[in-house]
Amino acid sequence: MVFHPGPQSYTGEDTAEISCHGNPLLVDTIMEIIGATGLARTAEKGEFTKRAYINGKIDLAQAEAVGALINAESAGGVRMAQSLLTGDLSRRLSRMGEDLFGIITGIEASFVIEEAEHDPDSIRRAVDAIIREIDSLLAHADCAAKRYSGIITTVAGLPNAGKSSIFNAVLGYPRAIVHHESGTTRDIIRERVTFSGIDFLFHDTAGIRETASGPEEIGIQKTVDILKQSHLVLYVVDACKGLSKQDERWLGMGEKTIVVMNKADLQNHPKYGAREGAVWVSAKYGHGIRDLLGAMADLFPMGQRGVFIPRHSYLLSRARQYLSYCREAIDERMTPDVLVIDLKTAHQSIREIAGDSIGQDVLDQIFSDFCVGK
Ligand SMILES: Nc1nc2c(ncn2[C@@H]2O[C@H](COP(=O)(O)OP(=O)(O)O)[C@@H](O)[C@H]2O)c(=O)[nH]1
Ligand SMILES: [Mg+2]
Repeated sequence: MVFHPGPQSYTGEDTAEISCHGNPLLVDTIMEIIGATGLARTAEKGEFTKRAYINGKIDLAQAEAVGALINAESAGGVRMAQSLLTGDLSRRLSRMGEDLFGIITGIEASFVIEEAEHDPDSIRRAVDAIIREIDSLLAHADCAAKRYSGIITTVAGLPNAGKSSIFNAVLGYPRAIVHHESGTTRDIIRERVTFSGIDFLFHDTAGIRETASGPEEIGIQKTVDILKQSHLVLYVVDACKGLSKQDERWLGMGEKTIVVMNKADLQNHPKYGAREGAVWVSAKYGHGIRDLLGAMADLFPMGQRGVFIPRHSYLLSRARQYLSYCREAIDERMTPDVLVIDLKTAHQSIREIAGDSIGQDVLDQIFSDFCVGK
């Protein structure tokens, strides 16, 4: 047994850690002995981290980082969570909160002290600096959230365009069946692929055509469902046939689309029928696959500071919104008391990220994602 005296322990309280062999029978026996004393109970989900937060060892954003670390499914996700856990973001937000508080108290001083002058220009400059800082934190927040969980990527297109061939070429081994007959792929095949430090959750799908029936029709319905959830669609077109009216119907179903002109090896004519930005490949011979991977990674740039937890980006956006109200109020020469209301709301939003005056329901929600023992 190891004793961790507070306040240096993880939770900040006195803690003892029992190490034993992992045989569940032994663990159960130890738990029974401890339970029989009547002095103990099992911890709730995330209770250790919750106590660390309540005892001021970490702030709420860091507690969420612990949760993100436990739930990370990719190396990229682990790095993002670790960076949040170091407290870099917390320190930046804390400085931002102090700056805002400084502006607020400055304005409030001008209400009561006659010599304290109300200077709209300097307030405007200070508010603009904070807005810029928030913008830099929010840049790519949406991409970062997707990178944390993995980018849902779907290979779609008409039958026989070469979707399964592209899926295999990206994976680097023949995972899906490739055949010259159309309608080969029916079930969705899912594989995780990592490159450029980004996790892509790749789906190979049934080719889309209107006249399908039976199992193929069910396959197409599944394709449509996954297309709607996709962050990225690789829309594959047979370059010999060019982009058709039918293709146009399906393009744009995912959030982002890359048009992939496949079978470039068969296409001797000038490159016709493609759209701007299309990537030309030959899945069969592996040509252009690198360019395709590059184009995919470029669509999901990494923010330097990587705010990736939705609660954080929501609160930052809210703070930004109130700061821009404040900017408008300054431009419209509103009285200082009006500015203070907006500034206080912005300040409050930023403080909430660290867990300041947060409701019990929000706390419960955050820790309910944790496992017991963390
Ligand atoms: N020449 C050539 N044939 C290809 C290429 N990619 C796929 N094919 C052929 O096109 C047919 C359909 O390929 P497949 O990947 O099963 O298409 P899917 O129905 O869209 O999944 C197969 O006979 C493949 O060998 C390519 O880049 N060049
Ligand atoms: Mg296929």
